[in-house]
Amino acid sequence: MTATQPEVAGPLHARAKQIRRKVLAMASGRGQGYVGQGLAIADVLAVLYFHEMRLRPDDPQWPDRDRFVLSTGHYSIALFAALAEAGVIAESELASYGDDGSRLEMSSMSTTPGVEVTGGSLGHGLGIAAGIALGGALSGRDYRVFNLLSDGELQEGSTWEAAMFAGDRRIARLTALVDVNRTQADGDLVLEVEPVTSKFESFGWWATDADGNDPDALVAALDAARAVGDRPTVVVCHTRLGFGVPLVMERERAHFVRVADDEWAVARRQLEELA
Ligand SMILES: Cc1ncc(C[n+]2csc(CCOP(=O)(O)OP(=O)(O)O)c2C)c(N)n1
Ligand SMILES: [Mg+2]
Repeated sequence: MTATQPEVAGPLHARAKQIRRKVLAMASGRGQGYVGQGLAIADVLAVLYFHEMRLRPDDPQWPDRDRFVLSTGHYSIALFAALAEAGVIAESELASYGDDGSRLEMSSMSTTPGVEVTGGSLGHGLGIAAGIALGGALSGRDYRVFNLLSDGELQEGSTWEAAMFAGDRRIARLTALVDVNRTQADGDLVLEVEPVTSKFESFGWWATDADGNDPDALVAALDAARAVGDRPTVVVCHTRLGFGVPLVMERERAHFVRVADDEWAVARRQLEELA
């Protein structure tokens, strides 16, 4: 924890639950959304925003802030929830998620405070993040760059071009978090991606696996990554779509979830029962 992090920081499990509450509230307002991803990635975002990254919530463009690059634009529901939880955007704005003219589009835009890149076209985030990290090093700034990408994006050639580049240039300020949920749109992975860690290691990265729905495991993994110092690092986060809400977890097709009006109350109750 550094002085520049939000004073409101508290136990990470509680932060993750708050992010999940916001995700359900945002999606229930529309009746649908990327609820499964939002619930699944809440622990990763809680650990990033309330343990790992240096931020000034009241100054989102602070030049020395750590950068969070969201490759998977469709996960932006969770990013907005985390930004509201961190105090970067107002909680009241969350209700506009997905509306015409809203700053909170279903796929995030870099014009929104706290959002570094425009997402949606998969496979670009790692390359952009590597460039931002190299740029920081060349300009003498000491910020770090965190890129969240998906197992679907591991099937894009551009991801591996970026991995090769970052490994070759030993871009130590870059940390990737790969969400391996073993889902790719409405089905299983088309191509097997494992073993992910040894693939990155062969490109010159430090790599580890972690339970992406266990904040303590994620803290341990990111603490270890921070100590590496001489090459890019990757934490392979194994998550479950809809984590915390069985009604969503049990859906056979949970990539884009439509929930009936009367089911939202069930979802909210199930989340409150989560330890
Ligand atoms: C370049 C590109 N191709 C296709 C799509 C359409 N698309 C949106 S989400 C998605 C699924 C990709 O898998 P993953 O990122 O693992 O998402 P998950 O199903 O786990 O949420 C696809 C193919 C896209 N957004 N960008
Ligand atoms: Mg996936």
